[in-house]
Amino acid sequence: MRLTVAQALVRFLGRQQVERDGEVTPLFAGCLGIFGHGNVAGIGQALLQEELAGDPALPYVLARNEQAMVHTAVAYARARDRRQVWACTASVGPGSTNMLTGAALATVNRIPVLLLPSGTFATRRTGSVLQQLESPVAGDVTVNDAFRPLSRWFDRVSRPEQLPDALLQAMRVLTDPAETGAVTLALPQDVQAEAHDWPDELFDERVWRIPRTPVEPDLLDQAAAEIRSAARPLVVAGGGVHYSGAEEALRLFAAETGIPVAETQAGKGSLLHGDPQLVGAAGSTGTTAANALARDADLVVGVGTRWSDFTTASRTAFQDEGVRFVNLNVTGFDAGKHAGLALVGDARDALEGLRERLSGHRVTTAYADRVDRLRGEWDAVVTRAYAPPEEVTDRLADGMLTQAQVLGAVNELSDPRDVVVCAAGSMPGDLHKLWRVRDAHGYHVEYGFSCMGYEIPGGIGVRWADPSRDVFVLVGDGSYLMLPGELATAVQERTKIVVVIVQNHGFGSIGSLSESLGSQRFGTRYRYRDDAGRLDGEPLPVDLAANAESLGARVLRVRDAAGLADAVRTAKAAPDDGGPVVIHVTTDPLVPAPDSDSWWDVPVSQVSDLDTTRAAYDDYAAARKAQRSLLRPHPTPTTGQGAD
Ligand SMILES: Cc1ncc(C[n+]2csc(CCOP(=O)(O)OP(=O)(O)O)c2C)c(N)n1
Ligand SMILES: [Mg+2]
Repeated sequence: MRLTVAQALVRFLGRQQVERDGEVTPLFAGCLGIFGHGNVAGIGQALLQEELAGDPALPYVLARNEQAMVHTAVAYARARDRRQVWACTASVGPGSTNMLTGAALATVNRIPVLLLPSGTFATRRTGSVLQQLESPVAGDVTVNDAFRPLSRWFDRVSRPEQLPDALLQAMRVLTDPAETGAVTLALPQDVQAEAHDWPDELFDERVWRIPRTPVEPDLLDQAAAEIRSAARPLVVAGGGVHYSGAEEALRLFAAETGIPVAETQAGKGSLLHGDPQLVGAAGSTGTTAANALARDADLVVGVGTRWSDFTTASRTAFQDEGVRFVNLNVTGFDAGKHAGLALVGDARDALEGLRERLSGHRVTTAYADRVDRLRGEWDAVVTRAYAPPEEVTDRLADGMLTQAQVLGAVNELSDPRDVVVCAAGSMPGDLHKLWRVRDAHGYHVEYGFSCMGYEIPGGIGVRWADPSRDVFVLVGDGSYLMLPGELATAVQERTKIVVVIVQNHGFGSIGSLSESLGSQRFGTRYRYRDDAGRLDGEPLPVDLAANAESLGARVLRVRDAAGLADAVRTAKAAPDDGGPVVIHVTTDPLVPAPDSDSWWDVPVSQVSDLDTTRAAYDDYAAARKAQRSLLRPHPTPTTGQGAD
């Protein structure tokens, strides 16, 4: 079959299917893109041809910014539990480098996305092309080489003959839970348009199976034995619980054994609010309940977590001298962390295997009572934060709310199946602590890369993944200013997302971090430069509500708590195909969410001219003393040890 490389690529992608648990669905949802001279006549022509033929297998969506379109793709894939992905096409040079941040975000979060950066001529027949990077020391370097360290599979198709192998490898990585992340096929502009005679079978339908790799039975025996002999066990649930569909298996495991479950950002929603075993967020943005149990735990069972510093409170969360880790994970890389007993395999099946082996086992009544009490205490804290007493609200400037009030109103007035989306700033931490999740897919906070600007494009992807849910995007003013442009994409596609812009005139998060580290909120406020030459003047006359309105969004301006409730109700009632609704609310950055006495390692200058920094350094040095190495090995298993 004679087709260009781009036509062959588009045809191939449209024929890939994925299978999980017997269900077969298309692997690709579509192709997001922005055209330039690198792709307009290559991939662009191939997509046009498909669209004109009717019912394209790879529908095309025009985005506004290449970084943003990768966020949309990643959010979609995550919301679909990594079972369906997007391709993203960009032009040469800046179009492609704009996707780098999206590539890193995908790989860090272990979410599949197919990136198709365009490259300058493989033949080099024109000499240096517009937007080409020229290296004085290497003839074959292009900006696309920057994708290599960010991709789980990278290839450059410099000859048509290379395409089939590159495609098979790309599909393998996209559908492998242990390997997945950004997959990059760099496509030089001339090669995209070049015709070639392809073998017909390249375009046969292919079904890629997402495996459920079994954990070795002996290792499950050993893990069960360690859990039985633990006095104070704790489960930490990560994103892998969702990707494996292990929520029900985890719920039963925890209910039967009485073991409490704490959650990472990606793992939040593994158990639902009200579950008697759920003790909430783990780590630096954790609950008092989860952190108290972590401090004393003698055995920590990590399920689908990669143990980031936020989860371990920079290795201060676990203080028991003898604490050991059992890590259930699809990747050996994560399973081996903290010298854990590495259970490499699928979370759902392994949890069921552990449950069987632990039949009849329960934590002590004293431990169960402690879990129950701690859980209740934190729940009361959340209730108070959602509805702050007058002594707090009276202190706020006119028209301002506390951030926790905003989260509370959205939580209580949204439907249980609606999804909250967030990524950077002070809200992810507050959401982690305070958001009451009522549906396993109801919480979508990107905190692997915590990338400002993910929120709006991410919200669009979440909505497309399941249009039966309303999507509430919570975005700070700083993050909003990074990538507001996809609101126009949402208008174009009539995508209903509800964007709550939380205006606090700068970086509330980094501002308070700065203050706590002795750096006096330096450079974190959006202010005029004052007479002393510092950014401490009056707030800027920036009107983000008007900005959103100018992009075509419907905007609701909130002035008080009652107005916020009205706005959320109005947004809920807005038509499903009416495009984005923006709620603009002003909050006081100086009212923090309730504390849980946890810590995060951010190094403070060891020497300084500033009293504030010297004082912060003393605190820092003292806090570091709580860091633990978490290297304790496991006893060597004896074979045939059995469940006891
Ligand atoms: C792309 C990117 N740049 C920088 C940062 C570091 N950073 C984390 S939070 C933050 C400020 C966010 O401001 P805003 O969205 O207004 O939220 P707030 O802190 O006020 O809640 C910054 C600069 C980041 N996470 N992502
Ligand atoms: Mg802000």
